[in-house]
Amino acid sequence: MENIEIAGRLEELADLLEIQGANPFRIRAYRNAIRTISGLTRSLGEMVAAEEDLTELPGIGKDLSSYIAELIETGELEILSEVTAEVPRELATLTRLDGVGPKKAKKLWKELDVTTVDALEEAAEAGKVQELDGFGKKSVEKILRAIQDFRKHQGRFLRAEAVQYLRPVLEHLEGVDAIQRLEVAGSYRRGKETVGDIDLLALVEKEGDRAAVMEAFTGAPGVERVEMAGETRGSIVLTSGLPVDLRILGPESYGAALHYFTGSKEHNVEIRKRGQKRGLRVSEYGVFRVDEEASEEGGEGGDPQSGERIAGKTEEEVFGALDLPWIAPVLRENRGELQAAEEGALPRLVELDDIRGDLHMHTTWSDGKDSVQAMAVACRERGYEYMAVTDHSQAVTVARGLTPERIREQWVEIEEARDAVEGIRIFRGCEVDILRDGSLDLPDEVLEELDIVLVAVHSHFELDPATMTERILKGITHPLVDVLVHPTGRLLNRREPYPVDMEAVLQSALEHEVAVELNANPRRLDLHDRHLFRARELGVDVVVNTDAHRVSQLAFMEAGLEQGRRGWLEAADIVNCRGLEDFERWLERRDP
Ligand code: DGT
Ligand code: CA
Ligand code: CA
Repeated sequence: MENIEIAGRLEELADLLEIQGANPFRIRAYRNAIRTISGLTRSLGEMVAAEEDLTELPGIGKDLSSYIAELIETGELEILSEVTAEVPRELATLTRLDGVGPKKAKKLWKELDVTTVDALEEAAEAGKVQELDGFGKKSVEKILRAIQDFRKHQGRFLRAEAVQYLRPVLEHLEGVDAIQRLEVAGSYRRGKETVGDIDLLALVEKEGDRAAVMEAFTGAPGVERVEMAGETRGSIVLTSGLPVDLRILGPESYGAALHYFTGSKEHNVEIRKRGQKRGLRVSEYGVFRVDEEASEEGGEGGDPQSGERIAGKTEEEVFGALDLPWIAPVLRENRGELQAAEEGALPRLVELDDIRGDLHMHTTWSDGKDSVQAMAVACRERGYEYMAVTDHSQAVTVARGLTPERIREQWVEIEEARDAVEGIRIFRGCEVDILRDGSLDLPDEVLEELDIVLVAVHSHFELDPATMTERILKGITHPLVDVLVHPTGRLLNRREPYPVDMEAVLQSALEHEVAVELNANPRRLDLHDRHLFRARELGVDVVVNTDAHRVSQLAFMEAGLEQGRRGWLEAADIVNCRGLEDFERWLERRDP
C-alpha cells in the first residue's frame, strides 16, 4: 500500500471519528500524522519491511504506527471497520464538500438521515436543510454549488495523486523482461493537472510473450479488479479507483500508437488532416500511403493497415512523415502547435534549472509550519539566488494573518535570517488580501516598506462575475502591487474557479506592469494552461511560485513548471527565471 492510500484511509478514519464525536485531541493528532505521511519522501511499506520505528516520525505515536503496519500487512484497518459499524462510511465523502465539515455532516445524518451526496442535494432542494440549526440559506446555496463541483470532477484524479497510485504498477512492469519499452501515454503524458485514466503502452517484440505480459499486468500490486484482459489490450482498476489500460504493441507501430494514445484527440484530428493533404493515412498503426484502389473499394472502413507503411516505429518518424519536427506532448492540445512546428517556432520550454527564486511562501508567522530561517536554508539548498517571505495579511484570520505591527516584528526575524543564511537574498513580502471592495488589507506605508507585494482574493467567492472582476482590477491597479497570486482561486476537484473575466485581468496586468502567478501547488495549478498561454501571447509577466507552507512543499515547483509548459512558457516569460540583479531591476520597474 502506497503512502497516499494510507493517508487516505487514516483521513477517512479521522473524519468518521470526528463525526462520531471522538476526543478532539486524538483527531488533531491523527490529522498531524496524515500531514507527516503526505510529506514523506520514503515509502512507509519499505520502512515497515525494514522494521524501522515509525514512532520516530513527527506526530506518529504508538497507535498510529500500529495502524500503519496493519494497513500495510493486511490492507485493512480493524478500527475503521468498528467505526463504520456505527457511523455510515459515506459521511466521510460528505465532509469533502466545500462548506460541509464533520459537525454539519453529523447533523445532516442525525436529523435528516442524509448520508450521501444525492440525498443531501434532494434535502437541500426540498428546503429541509436550511431549517436545521447552523445552516442558513447562504450555506445551503454554497453546499449546492459544492455538489455541482463535486459531480463535475467525479472520476478525475489529481495528477500528483495518480503518479503515486501508478508507481507500484510501473515498478512491477519494469521487472518484466519481455517488455522492451514501457510508457505512459494519454493526458498523463501531456502533463494535465488531472487525469481520467492511465494509458500504458508496452513494446513487446515477440508475439509469444504477450500472454505473459498481460498476466503480469493483471497481477500488478494494488489491482482491485480486472475489467478485461485480451491479447493486446487489458484494463484494470486499482484499489484507489484509478483505471489503467495497457496496450501491447510490436515495434512497427509502437511510435504511431504512442503518438495516437498520447492525444489529445483534437491534436490527433489535426494530424490526420495534415496527413490527408499529403495522401497519407495516419492512425494508431502507422502512417500509410493511401492506396487509391483499395480505398475506393473499402472506403474509410477498409483495412486500417492497407497501403505502404512509411512510418510508425517512433514518434519522430510519424512527425517526420508529415514534414514536422517532434512536438513535446505538453503542447499537443491543438493550440497552434502544428503551425509553430512547421515554422520552426516551437517554444523552448522552461525547465526547473531555469528557476532562480521562489516568491510566495508562508512561515510560522501565519499558517506555515517552518521558520523563516528554515525556509531560507531550504531555498538555498534548491540553488535559488533569492526568495520572498510572504505570510498572510490580517483579514485572513483563519491563517493567523499579520497586522501591520506583527509584520514589522517579522522584519526583525527576516533581518536575523539574512545574517544567518548567507548566499541567498531574502525579500520582505506579504500576501495581501484584496478585500471585498477591492481595497488592500494593509496601509500604504507598510506596503511601501515591503520589497514585494502579492495580492489575492481569499473570501466572498460568491460575488457575481462583474463585481468580482471589478474587485480584482481595483486590487491590482494599486500602484504598490507586484503580483496577483492564484488568480482564479480554484482548488482542483474541490472548488471551481471564481467567476472572473480573466481577459480583462490580464489586459490590466499588462497595462499596470503587474505579474500574474502560476501557483505550483498541485491542488491549485492556477493560472490554468490556457490563461498562461494567453498571458504569454499578450506579454504579461508570469511568476511561478510554490506557495509552500512547509519546507517540503518547495518541491511543488516542478508540478508548476509542467503546467507552465502546457501554457508554452519559456524562461524568458517568467520573472523568477531572472538572475538576482535583473530581478531587482524588475522590482523597481515602476519607480520614477
Ligand atoms: P483523460 O483520460 O480523460 O484524462 O484524457 P486522455 O487524453 O488520456 O483520453 P483517453 O484516455 O480517453 O484517450 C487517450 C488518447 O487516445 C487521447 O488523448 C487521444 C486518443 N483517442 C482516444 N479516443 C480517440 C478518438 O476517438 N479519436 C482520436 N483522434 N483520438 C482518440
Ligand atoms: Ca487517459
Ligand atoms: Ca484511456
